[in-house]
Amino acid sequence: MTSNSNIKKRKKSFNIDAPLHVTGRTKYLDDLSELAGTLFAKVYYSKIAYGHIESMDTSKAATMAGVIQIISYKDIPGENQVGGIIPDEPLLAEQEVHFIGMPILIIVAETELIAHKASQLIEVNIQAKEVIIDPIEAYQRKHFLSDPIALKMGDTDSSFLDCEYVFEGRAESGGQEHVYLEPQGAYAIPNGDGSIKIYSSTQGPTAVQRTVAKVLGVSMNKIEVDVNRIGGGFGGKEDQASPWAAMVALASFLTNRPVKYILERGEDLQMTGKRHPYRSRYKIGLDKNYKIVAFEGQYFQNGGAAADLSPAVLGRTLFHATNSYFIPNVTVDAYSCRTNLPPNTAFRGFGGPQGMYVIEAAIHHAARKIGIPAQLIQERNLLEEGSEFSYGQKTEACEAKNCWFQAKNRYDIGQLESDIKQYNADNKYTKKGLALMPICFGISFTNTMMNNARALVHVYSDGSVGISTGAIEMGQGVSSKMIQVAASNFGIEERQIKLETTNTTRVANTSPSAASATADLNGKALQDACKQIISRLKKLLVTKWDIPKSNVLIFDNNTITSKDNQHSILWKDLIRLAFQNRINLSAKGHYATPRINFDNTTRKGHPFAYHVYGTAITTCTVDCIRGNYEFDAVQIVHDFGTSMNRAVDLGQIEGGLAQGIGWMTMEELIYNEAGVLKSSNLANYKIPDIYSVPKEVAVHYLETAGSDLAILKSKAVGEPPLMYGIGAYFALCNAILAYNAQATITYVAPMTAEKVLMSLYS
Ligand code: LUZ
Ligand code: MOS
Repeated sequence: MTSNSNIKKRKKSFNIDAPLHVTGRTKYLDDLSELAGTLFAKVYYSKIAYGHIESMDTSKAATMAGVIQIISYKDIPGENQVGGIIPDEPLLAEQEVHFIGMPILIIVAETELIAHKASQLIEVNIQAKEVIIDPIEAYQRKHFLSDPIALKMGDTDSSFLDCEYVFEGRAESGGQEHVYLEPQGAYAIPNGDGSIKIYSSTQGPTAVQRTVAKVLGVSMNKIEVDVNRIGGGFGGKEDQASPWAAMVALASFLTNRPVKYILERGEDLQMTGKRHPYRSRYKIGLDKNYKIVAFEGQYFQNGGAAADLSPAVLGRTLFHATNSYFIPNVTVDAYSCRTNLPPNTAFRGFGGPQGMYVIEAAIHHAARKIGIPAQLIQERNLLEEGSEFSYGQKTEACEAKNCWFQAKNRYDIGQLESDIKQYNADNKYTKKGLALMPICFGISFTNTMMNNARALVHVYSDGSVGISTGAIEMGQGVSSKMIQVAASNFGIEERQIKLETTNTTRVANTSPSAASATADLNGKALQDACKQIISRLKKLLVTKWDIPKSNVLIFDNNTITSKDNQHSILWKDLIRLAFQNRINLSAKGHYATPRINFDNTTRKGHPFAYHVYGTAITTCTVDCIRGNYEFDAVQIVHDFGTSMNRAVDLGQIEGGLAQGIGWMTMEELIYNEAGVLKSSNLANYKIPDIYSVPKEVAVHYLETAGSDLAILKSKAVGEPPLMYGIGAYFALCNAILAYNAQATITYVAPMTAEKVLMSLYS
């Protein structure tokens, strides 16, 4: 078997996609050659956020040359339903519309341009009704998407009575647009026998397959979904890639022709859901040593007009409500509120960041009132080995303090603080601020059932290897990691491995590539498949070499060697031999994360395979005349376990950090009272660019034993770093307070330049 030491020797910066990306050869959905006869779909969507459809006139559009068909809900052969968790979301509106951007009709035409022009000739008359866009207003009217949920540990009511300090407040965080580089889209090709092949830009091929089958009223085996790669997802294509696939499949089913639809950026911004905005309340109680004794939180999630993934997102908010801290008495309640916004959905962190922001606001509030630095409270309350979370799980191999103190020492926090103090004393109109942000993120789908994966491995008779998994490459480097897993198991080179597209006929019933768990789940399944083949090969060699079964065989350097060094054979020769001996050189691997469970009645269990830890130190400079700001540096100690690919993992840290800073400081989604998205393009919705990212990002790899449940002990890295961005919010607060110690801090994110300016002079 491959030993751990020889995995360590392997390259740690392998990226199979880098040469393709930099030479422009990478193929995305829209790069597929179109088949002759391909038609183009386009959605006609509601311009009214809530109302009753009085009448529709499609006659002008329908008679336009090149228009093939205009599809309404009446044409759907199966169910008009795309809800993933709760069936509450029609593919196409029937009598009512519930948000601006809700699809009503699908235009199918010979070209995209004709479809576009035809959509402008459609007239739909909608009787507008009263719109709700605020989650607390929805809560007061009892407009819920799912039942409220809670977590409870200890007794908060009685413990607040014993606290030296108790503070209450509100914290709000805004939504976030995914801005995946590749917009949503799909391409359906009918096979002629009633079955359909779909190319989809999705994180969840099985979700697409299931949804399409439901809408068409056919069984899942009639639908094949294939994904080569996608141009970013960030959660936005976990469930919300399915409707577009259902639309092209429906159109191709009705016309018996290939149909393609790739959304324009503006359509995508209007029609798709985003990160959930939250409005929350907190109550925090501390003893005289600044130990947090009790914490209460209420979280009002703005779910939009249909459930989508909101109930699951809500769950993760509570799991991360106490972030990286041990708090003995916790009561947290969360409400998924139905409003007239597009249904909000998964977004990197999946509700976790929204929960973590609230406890950080509570700590900042408490520290300010007590007159101590927030980091003193943070430090005194960090998780330790065996600390219990309010959901019953206890920490194992807890690195919270290790990351925190290594960050402080490595980056010399004492010097940083005195430099900032000096700077602020020397400068009247620019001020610096600093904040520490510890993170603790649970790895696994919180829905235990979803934590499984499969992989298919073929070793071809020439020794080359083809692998298929359920993992979707979305820029996060999972393809490289899968190739590394196969290469290290067989002891061959990465270039001998071909990773196939992700396809529902090769790997079925997959969970979406999400929850940071893709490399773990699919990598472990892949490892299982490799091991099956290895064990067959070993059996053959034991016979051939006439050695005891106990003799260890080492697969490395394209060679298989017996441990006693008496025998060896080249990989290529072994495979030829195995083929001649009629040995099965293919295997299907399966993995289901052991140990995890969660009881939804008692709301206790062990939902996560393990936790990922880290600490970021963020420093910023605020221009106190203009309200503009820059991030001087973000210095991180991150718990990678034993990183299997440092370059790929560093990319995740840097990207996650930038995205988190964007969410907390500049990306502001604005809807007016009528539910109209005012920040409807990338000129008025500002995402981080090269000028706004921190001037310096330092990442120290905390190399730890890692968890056996992490693939090759390399911990999940997709979502956790986003939450370092929360530190940026509080660094700005601290710079503002350095200018005006009396400033009002509202804890309403994002902290845009406008808000900084208002706060400086409040
Ligand atoms: N998706 C999901 C996720 O369905 N369940 C989860 O727990 C999750 N966590 C993070 C991101 N996506
Ligand atoms: Mo995600 S938010 O891991 O799709």
